[in-house]
Amino acid sequence: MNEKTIRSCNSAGSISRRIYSALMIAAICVLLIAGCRQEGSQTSVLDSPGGKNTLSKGERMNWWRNDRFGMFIHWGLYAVPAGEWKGGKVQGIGEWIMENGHIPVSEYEQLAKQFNPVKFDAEQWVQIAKNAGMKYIVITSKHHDGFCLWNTKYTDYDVVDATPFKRDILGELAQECRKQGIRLCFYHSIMDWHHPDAQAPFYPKYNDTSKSNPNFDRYVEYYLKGQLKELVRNYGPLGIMWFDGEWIKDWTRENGWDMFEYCLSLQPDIIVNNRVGNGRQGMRGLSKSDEFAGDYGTPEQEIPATGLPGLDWETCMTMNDTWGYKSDDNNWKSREDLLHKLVDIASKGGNFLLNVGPTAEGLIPGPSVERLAAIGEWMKVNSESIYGTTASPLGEVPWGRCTAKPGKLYLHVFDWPTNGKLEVSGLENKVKKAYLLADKKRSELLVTREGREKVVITVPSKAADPVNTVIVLEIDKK
Ligand code: H79
Repeated sequence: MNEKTIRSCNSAGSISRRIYSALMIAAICVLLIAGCRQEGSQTSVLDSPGGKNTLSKGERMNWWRNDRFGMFIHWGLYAVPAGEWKGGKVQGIGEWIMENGHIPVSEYEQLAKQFNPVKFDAEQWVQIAKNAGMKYIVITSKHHDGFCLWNTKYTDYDVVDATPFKRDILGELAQECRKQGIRLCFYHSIMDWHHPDAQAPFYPKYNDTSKSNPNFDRYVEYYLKGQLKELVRNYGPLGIMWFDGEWIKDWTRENGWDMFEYCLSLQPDIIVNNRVGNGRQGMRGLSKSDEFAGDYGTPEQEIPATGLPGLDWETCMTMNDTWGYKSDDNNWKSREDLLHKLVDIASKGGNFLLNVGPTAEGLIPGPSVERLAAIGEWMKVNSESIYGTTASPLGEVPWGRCTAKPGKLYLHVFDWPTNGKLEVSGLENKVKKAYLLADKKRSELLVTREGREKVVITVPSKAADPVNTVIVLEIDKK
């Protein structure tokens, strides 16, 4: 590991950090005066333990609960082999090729010399996310393979020191995210197959969960924490610190709490996912109890069957079957399916973190771009029915999904009625007005009540959008 001098921060970064600090102080003062009662808040400025955390959970989670839709980016050296090693296909997800192909560290490292993504364009990537209606980006600062996408001083195994590309990928993205108003977040793997104090010595099974590294504490205290500090200081303020790879034997519940608090000490309003703790229940993603650290649950490749009242969660999902780019994975979910998933998740009160796996050239694959553009077309008309909404109060509806805001229901009609009548059951509230969200004139639709709990809406014979037409109901509180 070669030591390097710490990069000096660019002035734009320092200015924005100064403005940020000033805003934080102002916010804290306002909260002190207001007595700071917030949704879901257990602690506040006034009663935070030891005065360490200056913000309540509700305050930290506010933007996240509102924004609903983010882009996951898995990018690293694994994009170079793209699922193939020495002429053969390696089974499994692309970013796991080092483990699944049993590749020694010394061989895998050589990929860095081939990592030269000359077509990488941060502006374009952020634009693609933004046009899809995504509000935040979570990119792999470091995945399990240990390769770093910024100029970290803690190793030379990074894009600036080890590749011909030499550009600070995270820096370029941070700048573009700031410019385009997208929140930048980092996925940072706890597991590290490259680091000698972590899982590198476990070769040929880096992911062997029965093994322990006697130097693991040194890796956590010096390397991991040092890197996280760099990430927050150089590219912050960040939205989320998204941990993963927490299932290794050496990672304890205490490590989780310590790391959670460390992240908040670096940035008081940062959000930390529940993989910082080791209480995750498999791919279902929820923590076993609140004895484990973390702000929200992380279902992976699945959507909970129902809403989870009182819990924050975010489903992360791929558009095909891999996170990191694999050249032969063409098992793409349809654009309709992906849009329905976004709406399904919102109707259950969750967030959707949808993945792209850029190529070794630096391009987001065409099929991903096309799907995101299609979702974006729908969002341009209908995003009001996603952002800032809460779970459906109606339970299951046979024709689609429902999202809610105070005084409003958004009926997402996937199956448009052929008889021109949309039945809404389980609704006792008085309906003041109904209209198509796509209708700028908001022409009123006829609503008739049939019994205490059912209304029937007379709708046009053809759906405005065959995939999902949204009807807005303005309702009275009961
Ligand atoms: O970064 C992507 C993947 O590389 C990583 N998470 C996403 C976001 C990942 N996906 N799947 N896996 C890692 C495979 C890990 C599976 C297991 Fe386990 C680890 C099986 C047993 C230990 C997870 C934790 C499921 C049960 C416990």
